[in-house]
Amino acid sequence: MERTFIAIKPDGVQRGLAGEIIRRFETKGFTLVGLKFLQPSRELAEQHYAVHKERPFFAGLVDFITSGPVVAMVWEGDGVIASARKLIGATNPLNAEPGTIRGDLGANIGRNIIHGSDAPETAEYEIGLWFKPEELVNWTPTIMPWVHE
Ligand code: DAT
Ligand code: MG
Repeated sequence: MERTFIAIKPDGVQRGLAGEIIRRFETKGFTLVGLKFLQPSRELAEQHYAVHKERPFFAGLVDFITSGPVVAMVWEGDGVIASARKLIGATNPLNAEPGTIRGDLGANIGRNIIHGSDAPETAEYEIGLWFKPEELVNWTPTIMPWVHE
């Protein structure tokens, strides 16, 4: 079963949006298999955003993501990687469609509330970076036959 890494960034936590965001993934029908609350180290943030290290916004991005606690999660489900990106919406909340998390809740590219892996390879890398294997729970919700045929 496919898994993706999702993080509620410090702005989402500070604004009290964690419950709202988790609710959207739950009600969609995805399964939470890992969750932790932590203030990321610079090293973790730099590894997480390594693909962007040459970009002009990299230093500010690392400052921001390490500036307070984040909710780090792994969600599971059929097609969850691409579907989560759709639930999240476009990178710039000003361009994100209403109905998406960024479209409904955000107003600035530097404060876009949430991170989601963008492909199977990045999901695997990010899950391994943020979680030990034993921190992930293998389980099947009892409602699954009503969510998925
Ligand atoms: P996403 O988070 O949608 O996967 P990304 O991987 O391209 O977007 O960029 C990572 C984060 O970097 C993004 O969530 C916000 C920040 N960012 C991206 N482009 C930026 C820009 N042009 N100016 C400022 N911050 C930017
Ligand atoms: Mg990205």
